[in-house]
Amino acid sequence: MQQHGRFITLEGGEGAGKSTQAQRLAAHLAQRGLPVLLTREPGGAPGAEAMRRLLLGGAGLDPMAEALLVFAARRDHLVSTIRPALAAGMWVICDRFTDSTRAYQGYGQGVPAAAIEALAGIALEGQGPALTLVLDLPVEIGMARARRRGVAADRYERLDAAFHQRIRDGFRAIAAAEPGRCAMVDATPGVEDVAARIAALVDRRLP
Ligand code: T5A
Repeated sequence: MQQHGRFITLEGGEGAGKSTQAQRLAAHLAQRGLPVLLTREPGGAPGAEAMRRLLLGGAGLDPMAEALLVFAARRDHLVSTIRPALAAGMWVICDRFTDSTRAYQGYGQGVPAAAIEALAGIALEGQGPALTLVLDLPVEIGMARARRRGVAADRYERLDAAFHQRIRDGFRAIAAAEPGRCAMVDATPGVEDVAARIAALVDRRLP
């Protein structure tokens, strides 16, 4: 598949600072003179945003149904938004992607890894991020930050600390298994510090 741009994803648990850092990274890359598209999951395209409302709206889907729906949304996002942007030479920064399914539906809710990888194969046809930044911080700090953000908790944020610890452990395992694609970022320092570390890391890995 022809691809001229670069695809970067940010991952991590609730309140890790992904949205904040995705915006900071977009600004940094724009300063480098690069064309940037900032997007998010679930969502990032009209159909996928409709599926996001179903996913986060507490419809009470079972974990496998959730995984199927998240990949339907991801497929729409890929085809409608990500691929065209990459083909046009843009640097795509995406707030969450397939690693969130591995962590939340897989490590968090017990969907078998083989099923998730099979769905990823069908939906993505081998396309994925060149670089994934995994923002890591203790669960209690992330949850406190998410609460301070001041919007109503979504259904995942309402789940207990043990669930969120499985998510954190899951992201760490994913990053350890794919060091060529993933980079762990300590998300406990302040916004400026984390942004500077991410900018340096991206400049080094994707000059
Ligand atoms: N999901 C998603 C799945 O289950 N499977 C999937 O495949 C996918 C793609 C998405 C939910 O969907 C689930 C996972 C999620 O539960 P969402 O509304 O998009 O939900 O929420 P999150 O992605 O979880 O986003 P959050 O807002 O919770 O976290 P962020 O984006 O990591 O954090 P951010 O940047 O919004 O910051 C949170 C607060 O902390 C402050 C910010 O100002 C903000 O108030 N903050 C900091 N404070 C101190 N120091 C720092 N370094 C800070 N960085 C940010």
